Amino acid sequence: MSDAVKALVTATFRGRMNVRLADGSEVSARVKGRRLRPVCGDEITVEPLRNEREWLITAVLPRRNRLARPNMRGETEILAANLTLLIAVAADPPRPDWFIVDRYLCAAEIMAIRSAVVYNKVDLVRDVDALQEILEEYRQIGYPTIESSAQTGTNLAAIATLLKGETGIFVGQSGVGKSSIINRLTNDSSQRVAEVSSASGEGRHTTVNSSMLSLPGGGAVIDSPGVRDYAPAIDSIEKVVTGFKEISLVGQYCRFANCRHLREPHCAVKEAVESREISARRYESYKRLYRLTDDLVQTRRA
Ligand SMILES: Nc1nc2c(ncn2[C@@H]2O[C@H](COP(=O)(O)OP(=O)(O)O)[C@@H](O)[C@H]2O)c(=O)[nH]1
Ligand SMILES: [Mg+2]
Ligand SMILES: [Zn+2]
Repeated sequence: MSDAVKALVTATFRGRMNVRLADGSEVSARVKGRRLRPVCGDEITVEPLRNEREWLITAVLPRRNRLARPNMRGETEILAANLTLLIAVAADPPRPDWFIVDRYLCAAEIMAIRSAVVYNKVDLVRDVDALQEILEEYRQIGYPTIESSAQTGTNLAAIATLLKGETGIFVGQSGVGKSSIINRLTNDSSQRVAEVSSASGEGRHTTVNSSMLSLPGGGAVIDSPGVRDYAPAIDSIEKVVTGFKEISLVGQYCRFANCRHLREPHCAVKEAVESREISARRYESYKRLYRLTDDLVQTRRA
């Protein structure tokens, strides 16, 4: 007979996890065997271990979705599972890389979850017009955009409203202020990070792959630390086409049903780019991601 109960993974470390039990308490757990690879946001079953403070993770329940990206060794690494909202964060500094934002938004479309763009460090903006032009492109497509400052507190309440009732993840280049925003949204986060470290018996500088924090106003948010600027892995070119919302919408009117919107004649997408109905910058992101994904697929086949 088993004492297994359901729980939620709230933080992952090397070989260890923090999991939240049904009563809301958080405990430290380790994985049974090598095949199980739970990630933040996973629903799992755990069993208490006799004479130990740790629990044992015995199964990962089926995932509704997962966000994956390549890691430093080029392997696909799942960042988090069972998300309902993705927030792509950009700022200056670091020099904004909107292609990374577009790749994450594409991944969110493929996962069929909502997404939004947060432009942080708005307190440092010099060229307001150039920024508005880019944000307007995202608004036109239908993405909510928020200009925030973790420093001054500008529009942090709007971010909290967006996250209400959701399981959200913050993604984007390192240094844009993801952790700073989350710290301000969850007033007690520094305490929680300390607790996590002592419960796992490891030092303060333990690398946390990702961690989920509950928000005072409801909802939860996952921070995704990383030293390098990873972008999500997309495994088929068909997915790239559907991942750019405005492109797949207009693409219905192309002459060829399987139009890739690259060099085909009578391509409604290219026409829409020429008439500026579709942003040339987004179209460049689309083509770049298409080529990248195509290369990836070819390499895998070889
Ligand atoms: N001026 C300004 N600095 C910020 C803001 N948000 C974060 N920072 C700073 O940007 C740096 C990187 O922030 P961090 O939260 O670690 O970024 P992350 O890598 O995305 O988690 C830190 O030095 C923060 O103090 C902001 O809104 N305005
Ligand atoms: Mg961070
Ligand atoms: Zn086309």
